[in-house]
Amino acid sequence: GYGPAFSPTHPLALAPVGSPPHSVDGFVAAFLAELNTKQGVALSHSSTNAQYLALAGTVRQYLMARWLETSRKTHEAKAKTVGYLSAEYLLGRQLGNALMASDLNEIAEKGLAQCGIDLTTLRNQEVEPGLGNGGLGRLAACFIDSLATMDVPCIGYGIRYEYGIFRQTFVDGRQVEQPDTWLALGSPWEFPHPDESVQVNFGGYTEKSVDADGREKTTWVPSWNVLGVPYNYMVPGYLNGRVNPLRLWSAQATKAFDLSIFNAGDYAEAVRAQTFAENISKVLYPEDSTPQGKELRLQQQYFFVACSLRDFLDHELEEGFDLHDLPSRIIFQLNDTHPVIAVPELMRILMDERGFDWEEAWEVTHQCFAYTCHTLLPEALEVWSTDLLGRLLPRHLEIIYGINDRFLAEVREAFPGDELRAGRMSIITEYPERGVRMAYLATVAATKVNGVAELHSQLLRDKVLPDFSALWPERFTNVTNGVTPRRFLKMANPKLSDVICDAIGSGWVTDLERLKELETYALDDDFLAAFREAKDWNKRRLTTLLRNRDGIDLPDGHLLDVMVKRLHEYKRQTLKLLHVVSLYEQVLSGKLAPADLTPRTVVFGAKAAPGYRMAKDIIHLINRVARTVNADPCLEGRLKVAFPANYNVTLAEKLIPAADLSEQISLAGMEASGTGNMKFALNGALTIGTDDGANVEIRRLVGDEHFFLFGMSEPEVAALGARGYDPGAYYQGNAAIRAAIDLINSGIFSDGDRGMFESVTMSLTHHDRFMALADFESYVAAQARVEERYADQESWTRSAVLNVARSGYFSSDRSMRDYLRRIWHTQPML
Ligand code: CRA
Repeated sequence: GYGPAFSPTHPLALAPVGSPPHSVDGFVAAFLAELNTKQGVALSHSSTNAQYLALAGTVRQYLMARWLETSRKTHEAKAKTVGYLSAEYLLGRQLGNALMASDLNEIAEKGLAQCGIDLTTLRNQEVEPGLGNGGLGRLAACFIDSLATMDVPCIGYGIRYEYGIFRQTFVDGRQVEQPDTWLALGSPWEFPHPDESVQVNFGGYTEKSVDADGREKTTWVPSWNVLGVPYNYMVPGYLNGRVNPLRLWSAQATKAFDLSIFNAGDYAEAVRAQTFAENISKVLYPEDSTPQGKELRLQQQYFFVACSLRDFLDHELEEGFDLHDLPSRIIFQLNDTHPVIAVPELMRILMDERGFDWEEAWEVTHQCFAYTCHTLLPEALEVWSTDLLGRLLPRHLEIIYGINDRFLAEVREAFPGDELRAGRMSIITEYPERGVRMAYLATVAATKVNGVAELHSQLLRDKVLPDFSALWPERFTNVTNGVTPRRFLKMANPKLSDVICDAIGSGWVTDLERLKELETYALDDDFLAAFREAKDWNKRRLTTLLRNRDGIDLPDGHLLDVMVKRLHEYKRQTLKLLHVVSLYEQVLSGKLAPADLTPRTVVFGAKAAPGYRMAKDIIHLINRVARTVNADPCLEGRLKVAFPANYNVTLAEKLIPAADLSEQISLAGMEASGTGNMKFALNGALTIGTDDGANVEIRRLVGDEHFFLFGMSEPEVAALGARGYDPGAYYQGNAAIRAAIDLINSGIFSDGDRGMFESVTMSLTHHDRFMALADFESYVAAQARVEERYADQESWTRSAVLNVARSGYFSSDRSMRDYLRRIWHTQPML
């Protein structure tokens, strides 16, 4: 059919919706046209990359009409939009998702086969856009997928990093970072719009003046600027015709020097800054939940939110729109504190550019923002020195002081005479230097503040922001994270998806709670066999991949025990490693017969922040343990360690469906939520985990018998910390711990070099900030229960099925429904 606005003379003239036709012949014609006219090659002479680009272009054509129609519909309805502000989007490959969302998989496969091309080969040609570090960035990608699928108007705003998360390689077992040149072979999914570029100012000073009506007015006189060029990406809903935009900003130096700006400040400094302006979007900072207070990072943060606010106000609203009504049209969700500088930016625009007085501006600003906190680690809470902030954004610092003054007046009114409290709550801290606590600024500004799992939200209220939750209890809420079932079940696990569809139909893809209907199948032998067959197929697929990708051999018939996530001490990869070393030591010392080992392959995948020494040492140790263990015939091949380099979304999509056991073993109270944990359960792995983050909710839903719980609870951790934790006592008192650590120190993994891993072992025995030794015994006991259960394949598979059946709650569609209801107060357009 034709879109309602189709008429060449209509101001929003659109091509016919649904064209080109969904037929193999139509597809082939479109594909060849792309190949010939866009790539400039004949099929007979085309490279895989040219074919990939042409295929992407073809799929894009199918989504294009939908995209324009979505935009028209949304503007016409003047619908309230979610502005998701996130410094990271860990998107994963686009092709498979676009094919799935537009129902083109089969057509493309057949059409390409007619051209003698294998679709899988083209899929593997894509370099994933790795514009995020880990969970936070992947969460953003899941959320925008769900919003599009639920027909909710959303614009994702972020940064188009030229280099995303580094590519990890191992040299002699040590991590070596390579630049991620994801744009090098072309980027067929983006639409640059230089015509909609936005100027962003930095530096300089402010001037006070009095306008004609006698009102004080502030003017920011910046000293340098940069152009933000938007690149639009399509975020297609699943089979629903909606395509939302993801708008990523790229920094470009302004070529024409504006003399008034340059004369205002320090000329030499201005020219230098101007020259370096393009650096702003060069590279993603590779720190995961530990921000480094680097000036360039603050520039990135202001750059993308300034572009985004300007874009929304100038391009998404009708001309003459009364900004007093802004909250009826937008809610900006702050994905952690990275975009919080948007708060003073909106205040500045409303006051300095649109003539609002403070109270009017604050009322609007407050309604337009909500804040999600993703961490509890104190070192992860961003604080910007006022020195730096004042130099880079002098007007914004003034506004932050203004917000703080009025806020503290409110605190003093609510708690008269309680100066200690006012001091504690100040947005401005004085130690170790004067700085702005961005989480406090976000909390003061936002209509709602949420944590990312029940336990985390509770700890956020009770431990991180207790004074704020006392002042504004109704402001705090929880939304437990979720993952998109499209990418992480339907696309990543086609075999299991088929098994599920054969049993209960395909409604679960957009209504994941329907997986509940699988519960009855947990007792059906045919279903269990099919389920196990899918798992085996996934293991074979992984085996082939790792052989080709890494030269790693996965043995048949092993329990596949997987720990994949960023390398961080609080996540405790060392606890998993100590378990491996301990098993090895017991065999070496004759305490354990190799025949009594459950055949097991332990898979690690983890990147360390390049500046995080301990994390890199742990990676080195894992690789060295793997080398020794894998080569030692005394284990009779019953214990293997695999550590494929460069864990990313693409690898996750192959690893997670193959896993039997999911390792979620952070110290209780440290992992805000986790989302990998959800993906594993949804794909039929059983979890061994602590009572931390969303594990708590996973265990509650799947049931105790189908989850291997171990370790201290959060209150127990707090109590042990308060009593004084002494890891040395565990080393002395537990023979297995001692033997494992001594084995590492013996040099067996390091060609006799006893000092090579001293940093790791000394830290464990003397400091052990995350209490790995305290939880070791309980962990080993839980692993024994794992082995016992695994020996009974039928019982294990039944538990795996129940994990799938009871994981529907962890769909990011549900997360989005919770945000809509509790925070955004917007509705789907359907
Ligand atoms: N590092 C948390 O640590 C959580 C994600 C998404 C994290 C994870 O437990 O699942 O966020 N926190 O909510 C974070 O990035 C800045 O803090 C993460 O990915």
